[in-house]
Amino acid sequence: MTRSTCPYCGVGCGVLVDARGNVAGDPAHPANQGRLCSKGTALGETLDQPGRLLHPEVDGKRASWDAALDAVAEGFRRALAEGGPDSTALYVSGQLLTEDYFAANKFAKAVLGTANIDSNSRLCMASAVAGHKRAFGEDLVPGVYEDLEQADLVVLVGSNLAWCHPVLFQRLVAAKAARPGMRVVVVDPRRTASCDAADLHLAVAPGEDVALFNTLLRHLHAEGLTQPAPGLEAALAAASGTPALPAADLARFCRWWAATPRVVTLFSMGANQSSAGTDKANAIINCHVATGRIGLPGAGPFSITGQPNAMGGREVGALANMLAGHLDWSVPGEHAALAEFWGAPGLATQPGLKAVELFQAAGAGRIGALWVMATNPAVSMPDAGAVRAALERIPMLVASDCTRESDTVELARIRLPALGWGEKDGTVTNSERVISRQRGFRPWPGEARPDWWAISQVAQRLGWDFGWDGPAAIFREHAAVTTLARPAARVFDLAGFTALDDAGYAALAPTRWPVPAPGAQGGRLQPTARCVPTPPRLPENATSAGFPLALLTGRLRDQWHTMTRTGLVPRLMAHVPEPLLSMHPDDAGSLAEGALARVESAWGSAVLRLKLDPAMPPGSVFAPMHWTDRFAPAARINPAVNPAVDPISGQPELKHTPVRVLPVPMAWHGFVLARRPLPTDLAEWSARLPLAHGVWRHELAGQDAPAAAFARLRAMVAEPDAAWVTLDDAAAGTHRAALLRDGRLLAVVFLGATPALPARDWLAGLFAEERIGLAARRALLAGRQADGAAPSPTICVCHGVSAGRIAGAIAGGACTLAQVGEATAAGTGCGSCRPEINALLAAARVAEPA
Ligand SMILES: Nc1nc2c(c(=O)[nH]1)N[C@H]1C(S)=C(S)[C@@H](COP(=O)(O)OP(=O)(O)OC[C@H]3O[C@@H](n4cnc5c(=O)[nH]c(N)nc54)[C@H](O)[C@@H]3O)O[C@H]1N2
Ligand SMILES: Nc1nc2c(c(=O)[nH]1)N[C@H]1C(S)=C(S)[C@@H](COP(=O)(O)OP(=O)(O)OC[C@H]3O[C@@H](n4cnc5c(=O)[nH]c(N)nc54)[C@H](O)[C@@H]3O)O[C@H]1N2
Ligand code: SF4
Ligand SMILES: [Mo]
Repeated sequence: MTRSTCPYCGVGCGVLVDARGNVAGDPAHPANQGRLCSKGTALGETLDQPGRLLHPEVDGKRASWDAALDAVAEGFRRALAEGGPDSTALYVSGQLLTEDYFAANKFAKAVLGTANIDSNSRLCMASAVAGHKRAFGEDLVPGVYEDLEQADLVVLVGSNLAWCHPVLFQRLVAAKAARPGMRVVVVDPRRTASCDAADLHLAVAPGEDVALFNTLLRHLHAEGLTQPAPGLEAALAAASGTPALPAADLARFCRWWAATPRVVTLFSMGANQSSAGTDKANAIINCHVATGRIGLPGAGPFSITGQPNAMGGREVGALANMLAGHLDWSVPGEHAALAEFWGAPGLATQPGLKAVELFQAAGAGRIGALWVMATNPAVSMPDAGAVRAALERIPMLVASDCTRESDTVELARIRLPALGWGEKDGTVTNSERVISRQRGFRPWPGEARPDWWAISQVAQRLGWDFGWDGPAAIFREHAAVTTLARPAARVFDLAGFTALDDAGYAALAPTRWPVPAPGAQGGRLQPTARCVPTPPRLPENATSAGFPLALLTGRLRDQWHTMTRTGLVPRLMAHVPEPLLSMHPDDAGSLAEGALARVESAWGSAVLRLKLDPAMPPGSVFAPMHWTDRFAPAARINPAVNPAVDPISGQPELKHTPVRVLPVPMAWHGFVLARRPLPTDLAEWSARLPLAHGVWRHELAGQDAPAAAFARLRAMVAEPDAAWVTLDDAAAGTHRAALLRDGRLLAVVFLGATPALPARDWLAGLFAEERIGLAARRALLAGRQADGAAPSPTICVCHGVSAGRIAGAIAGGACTLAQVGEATAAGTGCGSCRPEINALLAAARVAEPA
């Protein structure tokens, strides 16, 4: 049994893994105490995935590690010679381990001599970091997870905790069930699954958060609840603006907050990913600082991190505006102390390019060499069309990744195979500052190697010997950096780890920093804090002629980012099988549910299937960030997303782009089920997903003649000795075919004039059978399920229970979550689906005649 840490979100759950790769929650880990969410539960299914990058490649050809590392070193050498240090760059990720992250930062700043190392954390945590620095002088999260359980009021700002930090959400829900007096407020333009726990939902318009917390600050002051704090007067003077919310809701929010000393305000991407992201963070923190509700049990502002090691990246300083170990250029003496410690006279002397600037510089031809590690910017950056063009322009693009099949890896000149979860060894730090070990429990596949090793090998070729024999040595060096002379006092302190030996590192138990001495455990922090003026501003490009809607983007419960891992797990694809654009019915006009719709902005466009959703605020549409070239090329949303950034943090406005939505007329809609994945350019629009039994589903739509498309698709899946059964009625617009060999189903091709096509689930189930029976064969092309049940999405992935079955149980008398669980098993596994079951129960209650 190996103890490790989940590689997905910033909750940082501990896991226990056995030799066969079975994963369970670690009861001894402070973050989850044994719980796991749907993604954590399915971790075992992400091992042994196809498409791994297993050996280095140079210019599309397999190469030895030596040759590839030589080529990387040579690429950097050339860029340094031709354009100087600032024509070189690294773009890294909160999914690196702390040790890999430390190595990357040292390589950029000490070896290359540039601070052009930025991270996908720029898209994620940069505004929170900047907010913390303005308020606390240092990037500190004062609270701990228990505060969410001990609070009497928890406010979730721009956080869909139920889907994005599900285990923390479950802890919150359990605390609320135990103490019903506790209240939860959700501040989000959308009514999300997290609203299941909410006593109040404030559907702010996108970008109104500063006005909301300014209103709260004024209220707290008027009620005499503020106490003297540095900057308070200036913050009050600037605290203007009122959000356009129902007056009673706004008043209730202010009243609750004012009356509740134990209050946690947790904020996430709805706050950070904004051109006013830093101000949003400070507007929130101001209210806590002004009332002294910070660093106390159940009280404080709480920035939740996204990625498993977003916090670790900040600790090692792998962002363009930071040095290592919370050291800073702006404090005299700190740069010199680090330069001396590393023996790096050429240590970068000033901040470098932040992510959006970096790719703009690359697009302008100013970057000669870029090393991308553990991130997929071709998909995840805003204005992704321009980013893709920039990546193509870089003379030496290196990508280190576990998969061969990411959109960015595809573009790279040099590809380096990295170890993934279960193979790599090191540490991560979660949202509450707890450092945990990720431990390898599987052999290294192919020629994959740790990222730190590849970095130190290239450094060696550039004349640097990092002298590390493993991650423990790097961790000690990282700890030592936190003990350097720091003229400005810092809380971040790992002195207690500087002498940790290899055995101690191997056995390291979850430890919260600061760790000033061996064995120490950090707790809540009460930083010296100040208030910061936050005058409200509208989102950048808030209004734009011809683009009347606001595009919000974000995450789905069972997908992780660019789907390189979760997109290959059938049961994680079952929840939302296709890329959907959610829109309030009032905005739909002539657009129909299920039709394809083009989201168009000043930067680019994407085509998704339309879902009319009353939980959306009128005037906004929502698209998931997940789909890529590999899964649904036309549905990549980020080419349409605007690259405006927060002026302080440089974090892009990923949550607000002015758009219009137009119908996309198609001559036909259809789907293909086959026993292998087919290319994604099968039709003008396609989205593919894996199903059980090795079957792939391809949702398609095209503008060519249906009969021609039908013939073309059948030819693509045809096999020798197999026979087609077809139902081809051009007049009725019905084109259906099934390919069988000896009664075994090989492929199904269905085309029609509209998106309303027969259910796929039942057809897909027939692929499991060795010989399909006569009744099923008759039903096959009729496209009717044998039992006539309607298709519906899978809500509970642990037990494969669809919305339809849950609705059936409710209709049959189940009135509570527990009763639905008894009837169907839904919700009795990891629990991630409970908010959605509750929503179905609530909808049924509303629908009941009075
Ligand atoms: N399932 C899943 N979980 C994940 C991830 C994943 O990919 N999948 N990724 C992880 C990572 S890296 C991150 S950063 C976190 C993100 O976690 P979250 O921040 O919780 O997730 P998002 O869906 O990006 O955005 C949160 C909410 O912000 C709302 N929002 C948009 N604009 C505004 C606004 O102006 N004000 C307010 N108040 N709200 C607004 C959106 O409607 C959305 O519901 O999730 C982590 N966990
Ligand atoms: N529109 C829109 N865009 C967004 C967001 C949004 O809300 N809306 N959110 C933004 C946010 S918060 C984030 S965090 C980003 C995430 O976006 P990305 O970082 O681009 O997304 P991932 O798909 O997680 O890419 C991680 C890659 O790292 C690889 N990998 C995993 N572990 C390792 C390792 O140890 N070493 C190496 N070398 N490779 C590894 C994986 O195989 C995968 O290909 O997206 C951002 N983009
Ligand atoms: S909440 Fe889920 S995704 Fe996040 S760390 Fe825990 S198990 Fe992993
Ligand atoms: Mo993130």
